[in-house]
Amino acid sequence: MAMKSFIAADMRTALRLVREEFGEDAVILSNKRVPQGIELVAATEMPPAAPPRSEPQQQPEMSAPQAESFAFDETPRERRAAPDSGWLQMQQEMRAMRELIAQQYTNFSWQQYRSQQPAQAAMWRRLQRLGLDAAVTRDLLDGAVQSEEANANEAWQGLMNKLSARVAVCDGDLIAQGGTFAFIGPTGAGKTTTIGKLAARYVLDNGNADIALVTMDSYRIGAHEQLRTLSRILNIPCKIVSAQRDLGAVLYELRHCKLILIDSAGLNTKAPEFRQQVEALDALGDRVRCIQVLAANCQHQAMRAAQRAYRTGNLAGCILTKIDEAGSLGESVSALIAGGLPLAYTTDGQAIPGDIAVGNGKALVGKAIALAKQNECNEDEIAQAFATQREKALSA
Ligand SMILES: Nc1nc2c(ncn2[C@@H]2O[C@H](COP(=O)(O)OP(=O)(O)O)[C@@H](O)[C@H]2O)c(=O)[nH]1
Ligand SMILES: [Mg+2]
Repeated sequence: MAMKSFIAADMRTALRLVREEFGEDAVILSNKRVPQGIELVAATEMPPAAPPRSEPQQQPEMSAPQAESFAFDETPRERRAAPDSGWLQMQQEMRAMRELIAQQYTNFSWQQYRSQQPAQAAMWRRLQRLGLDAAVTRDLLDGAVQSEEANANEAWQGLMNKLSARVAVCDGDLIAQGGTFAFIGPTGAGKTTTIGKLAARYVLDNGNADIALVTMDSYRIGAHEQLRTLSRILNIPCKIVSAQRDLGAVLYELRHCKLILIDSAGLNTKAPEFRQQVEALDALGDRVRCIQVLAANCQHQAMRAAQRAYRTGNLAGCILTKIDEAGSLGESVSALIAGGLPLAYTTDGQAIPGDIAVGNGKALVGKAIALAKQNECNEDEIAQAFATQREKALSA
């Protein structure tokens, strides 16, 4: 019999770990709260044979091993299974109970919440339909619906205002005042396209005398072409950072420019080049303000990973791109709130320079609501998110 302890943040995750490693036949021997969450001790395989029963067992004849190994066991089925049947039955019952408890636990806390605080629960459901993560939902609802009789529409409006206010935004049009900005983020997030939109808008408003583009992307063949084409169309300089000419030198050459937009390479975050790029930006300190570019249509976890990976010392804000391609926006809103960087712009299409707007919490939340109307509401998922959040709150 193998025995092992499993530690996870919550009961359901711990049970899943047990099931993944030991399979459905695992038996939970004990559970307790530990600082990291829950510790389950689980065992797998049957324990040593049950103690001999009163009926004497037939011992195989030492003298006839071959006959024994080929012989049919003619013991009646019930008798053959007899030594283990009690244990098997208990194991089955325990498994059924365990599944029941896990399921009940999830449903119970959600059902209890629904029956005790129906107005809050209705709000919880509506917030989840936006795609918001459970932590943001709980945070919004904390102390939100004071009276169960409160007008539901008013309460909803209040929550949406609260949510909009949680999205930090830049003070106006970030690049309009000029400066040197580097755009960082994963490949395909929309860095080059967004630079194109911002540069084209700037040229339309201010002419092309004091704006330049820079690319740090000397890692990929043909990486500069997009930016070069753009600079030709706008008739503005486009400089390339290379081993011979570092970013500091390039910026010095462009010191007459009021606005410099720096494109970077979306590299594998584990590659040494990725570190080098971040270090090159960090080395310039306040001379370069960095902007994270995040795509609203990417997977929730991928966005969080990008937020963590693309961090430089002087981060001025972030841009949420491709909101036109997102099926729901609550995930992005949650990520923006968790990331804490002010939203500089949002983009919603490929058109240059049209599809870009200054970051606005209310507008973004409004879009999230419009998308939520199309989203189905899955009660099981809601119950699960609720239970997980409740557990976290209890163990915090
Ligand atoms: N639908 C949509 N597509 C976008 C948006 N921004 C960029 N794209 C497209 O996404 C792709 C990758 O963009 P690109 O700027 O090359 O990303 P980069 O690798 O970060 O420089 C291109 O096909 C862009 O046209 C947007 O807001 N909406
Ligand atoms: Mg690019």
